[in-house]
Amino acid sequence: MLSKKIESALNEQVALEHESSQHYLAMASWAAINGYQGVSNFLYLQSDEERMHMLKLFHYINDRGGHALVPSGVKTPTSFKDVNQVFELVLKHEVKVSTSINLLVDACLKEKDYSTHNFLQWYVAEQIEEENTAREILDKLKLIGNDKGGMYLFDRDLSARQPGDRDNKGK
Ligand code: OFO
Repeated sequence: MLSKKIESALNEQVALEHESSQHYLAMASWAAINGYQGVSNFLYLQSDEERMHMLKLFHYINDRGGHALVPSGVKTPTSFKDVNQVFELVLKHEVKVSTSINLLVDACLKEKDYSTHNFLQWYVAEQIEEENTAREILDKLKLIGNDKGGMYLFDRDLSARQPGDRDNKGK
């Protein structure tokens, strides 16, 4: 049985994963209408993944006797300066999510909720990967600079990502 404190912290994390999903959906849409089909593909899939992260928490809360709450609407930006800005925002957001997961893990230890602590280890590992992916993409964009050919290849690489594909993130 979840304590009220952990239940509400998990519901806050549900809302944050939902926010991630909606933000990446907005970015995917912007990329699609600006000719970056690969970036768009990557972000649509990332948005789906975030929804999966949200649902995993959602089911856990209910399975442990809590009440998972549907997050309310998220206000998302509709336009971005360029692809660089998109991925800078992705990294910033992932760092925020990692901080939130770490605080949640800490709260579980204080509450002696070792089951939730164990459940959250998947998210701890996931956040390392998500931050790393965003940093690698930003490094590539730095190398590409204003080279249009490089940007074309970069976009083409990101179009290779498939649903559930954990190893193909434009590497
Ligand atoms: Fe859910 O990993 Fe990103 O936010």
